[in-house]
Amino acid sequence: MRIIAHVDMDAFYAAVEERYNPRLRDRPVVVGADPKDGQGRGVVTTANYAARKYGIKSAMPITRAWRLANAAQRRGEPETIFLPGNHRLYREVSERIMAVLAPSADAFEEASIDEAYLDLSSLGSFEAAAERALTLKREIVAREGLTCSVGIGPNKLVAKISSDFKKPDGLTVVQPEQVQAFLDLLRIRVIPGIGPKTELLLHDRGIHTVRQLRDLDLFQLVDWFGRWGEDLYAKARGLSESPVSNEWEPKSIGEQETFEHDTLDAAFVLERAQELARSVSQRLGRQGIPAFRTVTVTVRFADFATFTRSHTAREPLVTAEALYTGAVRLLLPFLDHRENPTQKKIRLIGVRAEKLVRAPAPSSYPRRDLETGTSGEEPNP
Ligand code: TTP
Ligand code: MG
Repeated sequence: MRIIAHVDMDAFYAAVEERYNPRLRDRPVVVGADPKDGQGRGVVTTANYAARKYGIKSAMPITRAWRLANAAQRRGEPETIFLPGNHRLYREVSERIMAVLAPSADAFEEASIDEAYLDLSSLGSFEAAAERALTLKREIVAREGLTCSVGIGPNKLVAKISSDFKKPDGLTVVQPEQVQAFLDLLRIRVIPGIGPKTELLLHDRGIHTVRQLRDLDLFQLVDWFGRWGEDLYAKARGLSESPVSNEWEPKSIGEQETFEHDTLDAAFVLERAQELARSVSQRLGRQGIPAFRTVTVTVRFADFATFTRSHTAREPLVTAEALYTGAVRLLLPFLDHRENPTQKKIRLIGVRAEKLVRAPAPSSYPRRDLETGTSGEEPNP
């Protein structure tokens, strides 16, 4: 029996913005093109749930979102904040989330910046998988202050559809015997691959629910859609064999720590940096990653203003000491006047190793000749 979970972050870009900017808490937030007082071009990338209440959605023209936001404000609702987006930050947060999820799964597939599939079959039951999902949800809240929605089902298709069933902060478990009843009630648009065109075509033929789609015979679907008709036939039945691909590798490994009290005590901050460097270095070791070339630090001040600084070495760095030394060089300016002229206190620091250098795959080592017992060149340690 396969047990697959699909994790999808809630209003991802907007939620990250809210997390890093307390000014945005509980406000409607739209990430996307500049609205330019209603003259802007381009579209909404995403909107948080407060903005969605105004009818603002992904892919909507930004001018339309602007009008909806203004209309809401005239009704006395909170003002909407429009932001251009910070992809580097979303990428970093995404990588940290993937690194929380991946070790829990038999196989792990990063499906997009904010979603992933986990094969949890070895847990043996849907109850155990649901428990694991709750643990992971709590872990992501604790580490990143972000919520996600999780769907669990007997394959990727059902897991994906069920993660979208209850949002935000949902957990939906669909056991194999419940698949058909669960899908039948849903609208056809929930099926991955059914976009506006297929939806319209099916609506024109009176097909609105998965139940109605399932009533069509295979020949009918193939007649209308060709090969895609066969896929639809299987999808309407919740059938999907595709494996969780398991090609994910961390692109960076890092740790961060929020201090009990905001501080500017240099000795304390550097001591914590040393501890973080040690812990990152241990994780690199456990993952079999012998070296890295880039050191990145994050500094968040008491007012939540957040900065990252990186340095890339010409030669690979191998030790916790090298990571620490690199981090100190990047952190010191935030402790003195160079990067901290008003001497703000620090709330959080992070230390991260990037541009990871991996050991070559064993097959690329010179081969040892087993027959004669003579050996070629030894692989580098
Ligand atoms: P989604 O998971 O589709 O949306 P979401 O996380 O914002 O909201 P939901 O709670 O419904 O899951 O996409 C994830 C992120 O990807 C989203 O925050 C912004 C980005 N994105 C694009 O850049 N272009 C797009 O067309 C869409 C749909 C999303
Ligand atoms: Mg999402």
